[in-house]
Amino acid sequence: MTIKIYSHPTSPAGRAVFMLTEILNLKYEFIEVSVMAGDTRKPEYLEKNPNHTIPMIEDDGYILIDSHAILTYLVEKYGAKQAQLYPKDLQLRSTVLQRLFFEASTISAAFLSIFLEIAMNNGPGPNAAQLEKSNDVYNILDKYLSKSKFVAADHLTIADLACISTISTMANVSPIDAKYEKLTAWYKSLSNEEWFKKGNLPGLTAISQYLKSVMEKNSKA
Ligand SMILES: N[C@@H](CCC(=O)N[C@@H](CS)C(=O)NCC(=O)O)C(=O)O
Repeated sequence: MTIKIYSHPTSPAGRAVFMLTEILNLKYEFIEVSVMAGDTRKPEYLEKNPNHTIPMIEDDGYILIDSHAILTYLVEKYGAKQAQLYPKDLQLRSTVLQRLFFEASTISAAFLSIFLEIAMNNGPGPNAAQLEKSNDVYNILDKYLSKSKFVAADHLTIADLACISTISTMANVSPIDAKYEKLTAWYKSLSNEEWFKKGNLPGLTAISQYLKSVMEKNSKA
């Protein structure tokens, strides 16, 4: 039975999952769910996901929400040939989990705050505190990347997918300073990958254009 993925191309969390499906060459049925249009608050969606978020997957009747949990599930179930994406080694796996939790708590919060400032608060862009927070995130990732080639290990893991989807989105509204050399190089190298171009770029381009146009409108108001 084909996995169903409920998401929207612009969702950073959803794009992390789409990049993984490209890497695993996983076939799925895409069900477009728009937060903006209120789809996640409809009774039939809330029945499956009371947390009213995207992405969500349905695998032969099993429902799972949260991109980080979905990434681990998909590699465990469908990624036998690419098991290094979620390493079995306890310490490596724990570092991957720590980076996933860092994304879920700190990186996502930094971006959400900026997104709300622009989309809901009519801000012309991130305010000083939000810029400071995003730069703190860049600095932390730069430090991680000076210890290993990728954010959690010397090879690609699902932590990179979780981080690059949000970082690539946030970088459009809070640019990454060139002084974060490791982070800049990591971003550049991942963005050359086919799975990035197919799984991340289309939605990233759409949300970037949206944010740019709202920022322009807000700065004229
Ligand atoms: N930790 C969750 C966050 C998901 C999330 O916040 N998704 C947003 C869209 S990018 C959403 O569904 N927002 C609607 C809501 O929270 O009601 C994940 O990684 O899946």
